[in-house]
Amino acid sequence: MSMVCTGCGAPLQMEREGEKGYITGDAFMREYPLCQRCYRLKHYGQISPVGMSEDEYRTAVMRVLDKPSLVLYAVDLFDFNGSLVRGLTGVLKQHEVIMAANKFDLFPPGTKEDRVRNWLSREARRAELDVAQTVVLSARSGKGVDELRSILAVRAKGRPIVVIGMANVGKSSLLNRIIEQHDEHAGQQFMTSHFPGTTLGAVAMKLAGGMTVVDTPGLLGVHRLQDRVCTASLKDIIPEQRLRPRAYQLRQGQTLFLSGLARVDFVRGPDQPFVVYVANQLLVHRTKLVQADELWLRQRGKLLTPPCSACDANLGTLRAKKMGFKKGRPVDVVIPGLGWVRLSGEDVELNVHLPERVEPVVRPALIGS
Ligand SMILES: Nc1nc2c(ncn2[C@@H]2O[C@H](COP(=O)(O)OP(=O)(O)OP(=O)(O)O)[C@@H](O)[C@H]2O)c(=O)[nH]1
Ligand SMILES: [Mg+2]
Ligand SMILES: [Zn+2]
Ligand SMILES: [Zn+2]
Repeated sequence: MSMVCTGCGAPLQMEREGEKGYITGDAFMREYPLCQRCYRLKHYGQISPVGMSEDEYRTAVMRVLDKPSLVLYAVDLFDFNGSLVRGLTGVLKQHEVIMAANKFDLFPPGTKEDRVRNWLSREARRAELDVAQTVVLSARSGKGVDELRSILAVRAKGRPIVVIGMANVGKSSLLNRIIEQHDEHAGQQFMTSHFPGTTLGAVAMKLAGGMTVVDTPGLLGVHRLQDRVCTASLKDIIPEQRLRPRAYQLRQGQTLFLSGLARVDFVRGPDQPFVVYVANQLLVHRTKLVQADELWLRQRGKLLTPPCSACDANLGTLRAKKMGFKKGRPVDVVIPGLGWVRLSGEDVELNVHLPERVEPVVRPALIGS
């Protein structure tokens, strides 16, 4: 057998149940064969985690990108910094790249799209990505998808359209949106789920009119919090609804716990608002700095869950990082995979506690005047 699962791209096999690509004879005979894992995911929402090493990832993507392609580089707007695939910059120079900035539906109404687009262009340049065009969109709401379709129609010029990106940014969801107008594929869908690592290999689909779209697996990272918590805790940190900004008027000597995953100490500065943008379901707790250590020790994994005991092995200990800002423009302190805290532009000195290898990133405030 050399066929791949039409949902996740894993090579199909009938020998090893429970492993990647396992399929029964009956299922194999279907028009669009689905492996057992995809079948379960589709019908019961269950998933058996399957790891993919960075090497396997690169091999899979390089094989697809061995001919000139129109690359759709998908990024998650909620976690742009966590969305950059390290080490692909060189390969991408041989292709035309369009950036698909997904999950815009999570941003509060009134978010200035121009500002988002400018920030994306700056970040792309900084990452040495040569991006021909950027589209701000949402695979969930459909916003921007028509615009993307027209861009692809004009730019593809017979080349395959290959979507790449980190795990969970919404690559497969986006392709499903793009192809949904093509009736002939009503029976085939790229498999999606809220678990990172859903797509396991390249899946190509030829559309009427000659266009070919290719889904690829996503890379799992260690620098995003979403790749470090367990699958149960993932539900607590991934935003499902539009972000509801939570504003705290703080004075020095206070601290904010972002559940038990991060802590932002306000060490010094005039009273000022801190606006937290994290998943609405995530607990944000304000307390006095003098009580913070004790509360942290006592309540982490209890009141402050996530993390749960299953996450701990991957999180390691928290590290404190000093950050200071002089009076000026408002900034966001971004915690990859968890969200960000908007500072109002006052003088401020912080201690930001994060799990090892999760590095805070600073950018001009994306939302708000
Ligand atoms: N809020 C929001 N969620 C989205 C959007 N697009 C996809 N998602 C969600 O993001 C999660 C991942 O979607 P997938 O399409 O499976 O992502 P992927 O990039 O293909 O993931 P891998 O195959 O694991 O690399 C799912 O829970 C989707 O419902 C979007 O536009 N907005
Ligand atoms: Mg996928
Ligand atoms: Zn499958
Ligand atoms: Zn957990």
